[in-house]
Amino acid sequence: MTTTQVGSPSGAPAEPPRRGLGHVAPRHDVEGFVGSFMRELNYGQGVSLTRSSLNDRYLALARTVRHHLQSRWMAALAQQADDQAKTVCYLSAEFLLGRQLDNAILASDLDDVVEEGLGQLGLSLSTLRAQEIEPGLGNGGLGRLAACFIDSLATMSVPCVGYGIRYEYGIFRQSFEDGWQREDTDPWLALGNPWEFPHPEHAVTVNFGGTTEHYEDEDGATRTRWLPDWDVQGVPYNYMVPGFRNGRVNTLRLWSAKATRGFNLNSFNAGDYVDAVRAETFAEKISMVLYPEDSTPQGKELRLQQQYFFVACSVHNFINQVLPSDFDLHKLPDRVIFQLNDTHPVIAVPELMRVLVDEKGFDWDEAWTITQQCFAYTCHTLLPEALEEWSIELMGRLLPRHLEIIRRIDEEFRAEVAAAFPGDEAMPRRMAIVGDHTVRMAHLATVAGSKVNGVAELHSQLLRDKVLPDFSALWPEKFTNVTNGVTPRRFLRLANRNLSSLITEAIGPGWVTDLDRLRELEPFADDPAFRERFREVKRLNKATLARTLQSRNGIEMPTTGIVDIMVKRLHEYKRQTLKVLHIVSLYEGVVSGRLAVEDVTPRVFAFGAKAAPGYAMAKQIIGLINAVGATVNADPRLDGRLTVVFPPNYDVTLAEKLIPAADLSEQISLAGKEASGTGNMKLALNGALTIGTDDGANIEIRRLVGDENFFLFGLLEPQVEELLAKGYDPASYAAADPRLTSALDLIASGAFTGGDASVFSGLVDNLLHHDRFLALADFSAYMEAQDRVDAAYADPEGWTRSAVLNVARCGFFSSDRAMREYIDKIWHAQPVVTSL
Ligand code: 26W
Repeated sequence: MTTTQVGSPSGAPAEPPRRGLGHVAPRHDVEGFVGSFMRELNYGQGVSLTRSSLNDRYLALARTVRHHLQSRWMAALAQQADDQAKTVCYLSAEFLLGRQLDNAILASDLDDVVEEGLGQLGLSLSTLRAQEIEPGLGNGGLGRLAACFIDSLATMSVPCVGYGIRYEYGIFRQSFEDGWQREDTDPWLALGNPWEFPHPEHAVTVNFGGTTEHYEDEDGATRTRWLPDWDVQGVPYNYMVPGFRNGRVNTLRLWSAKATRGFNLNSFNAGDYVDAVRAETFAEKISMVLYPEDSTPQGKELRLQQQYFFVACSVHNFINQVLPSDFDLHKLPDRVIFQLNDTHPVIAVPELMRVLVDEKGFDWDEAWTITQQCFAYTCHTLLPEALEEWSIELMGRLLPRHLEIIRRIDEEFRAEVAAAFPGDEAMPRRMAIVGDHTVRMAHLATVAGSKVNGVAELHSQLLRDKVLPDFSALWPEKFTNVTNGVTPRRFLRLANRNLSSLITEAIGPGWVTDLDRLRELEPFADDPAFRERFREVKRLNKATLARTLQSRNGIEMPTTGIVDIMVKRLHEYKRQTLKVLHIVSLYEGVVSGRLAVEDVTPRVFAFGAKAAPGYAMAKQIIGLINAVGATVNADPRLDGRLTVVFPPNYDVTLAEKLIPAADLSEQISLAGKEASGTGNMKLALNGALTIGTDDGANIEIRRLVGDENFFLFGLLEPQVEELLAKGYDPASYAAADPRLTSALDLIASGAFTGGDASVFSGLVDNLLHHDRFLALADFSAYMEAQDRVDAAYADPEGWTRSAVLNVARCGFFSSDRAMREYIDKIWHAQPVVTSL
């Protein structure tokens, strides 16, 4: 990889402004805001207020607000160069940020100024805010977690650069056609993006393909060089990551692929204009689209290109552009930790080795010692099929030098294992990084990482005992747990302003950055007046949600009864089917006369879920939810008591509306399969009670909120193992519970598909004969738990008390706490003081 620009921190001018010098701070008052907004509108967008479009106004507002962050950002960057502080480089293929405007206004404490300033101009903030298209640069939990983490690090004044990919198309837009998922592209950049700062002058060249050769250097040492075949440029786009009112602004640096000038790809015909343009398209394809798979890696070449592309840019950027040019790389571990967000960025390990050994002239052993201290790895899954492996053939073709480096790491590692477990020949083979045909990225990450962590207690334990047992026997101290967290700024303070005000009134505003203080709410759970106000908050949030669904999708949502929410990616292990069987069973009960309609507790069942476009069963389940919903919602015999709502295109923006309205949070994955879950935390923090299995972070939520404030059901993880070992016979569960037989029969009969029994026969057949995720085994327990929910809801005071206690006791799930744990156990980084 060649260097096109070195020297200054990328994104800062060549001479970074010193504190208080080189930039003008904007005015923090209404008059200043109005002046600045009008300048942006007139001279930024080139329109007068009267002729401006909604988009013009949104862009002017966003730019006006961002001025307030920019001046702090410049100070933070200057300081970072001075401080020599350790920087957390969070490497993640996904950052699911959500809308930026409100967060920027909150962070810079401009709420009142903006409201009033816009009011003076006859504009409304809520109208302008709706114009923002969220950057959907992630699939789900893993990407959203990365966004929460960088928010917390900025709020805690810890130097961090988030590194990722600026996908031109984010996660697909979902719509429903006759209830079936349809995918469309997400051209999120089409109307302009006021939140990014491109720096083409700091572009980095990334190489691919070709061969390697050995040569002798001046000292007679044998060295290797890579003779690549083709290259692309990575252009950094910087985003501000503001801390909450602390003057700190960190950077998220997303890379966009661009064809190199005079693009010369050997495999294309140089000199031919049309071919040259085709080659350009080829290069730029690398950052074109986010892969929408969220659990089964496809082993696609383009995906490996994406992974290498962004980590090569990031490693290069940090070493050659962020660090001072005279930096002694022996001290690299004092200045950086590269956190690997799952295996997607693991190719950074051989890349750092290549940079140190081939480019900077380090000895192999020296380079390896440094590299091992510079990486840590977080695993986010337990599904074996989600562990990434790359074919050796592909790796060798695309990254020949990296494959050589990986092979050497593997050989040395296997020798170490053989020495540690003499006589056990199977062990080195099992633990190998390079298998018969593939490179196992989780093994590489574990060997290279200074620490390996899971994302909830159970997950970390299963990671040690089931996924990587040999590694934890070899290096027990390497393995640790950090239970996930979520940012209280976005998911409580911003998303639920009504509840936030109530909390602040009760215990003061300190909870926003110190979420453990929610504990101080506990006594209010016993205060009837507070409970009434809490219920009023839920009522308001339900009404807001109903209005949103009406205007967004024309969906009618009743605002009375239990609002029962299941929002997450569609996957068999998460068991949306179990939720559907509950609905179908209630429906079947009323229709068959087994249940009196007046005994059915009114409920709104709300779903949000995207299915990976290639995941046929997940798409069937979406079809089923919509088919059941259409039938149930239209049947007068139910007296409007059961309503299914499934707004399409669940994203962060919609989550922020759904979560505050929830009474009940569905966390019903098969025990041992959901690594953590983070939606479960968001819902509990917003006062929903959880109905859940003993899985992921549900376990920790239940321990904290108390058994009496949580509806537990289902098999425990060891029972799941036992059942699978002895042979799971789904049909026997159906035979044992007539409600289950009837529900399955009703689906199979075509009752939800206009009499066509074939539509869901595959789905029913799967549940009855193949389902790896044991939905039927947990059905009866789930129904019984739902009865407990209904009974509890019948006592509004008791329910509200539980809801308040859920809020009060979930402060642990702040991503600030998670970041504190990473800092203490893994990164050993320090906050810095930003002087303004
Ligand atoms: C296509 C390859 C692939 C494989 C796995 C892409 C993405 C993944 C992710 C690991 C899936 C994911 O998002 N995992 C979720 O991570 C969250 C944050 O730690 C957890 O809360 C969820 O339980 C876990 O499913």
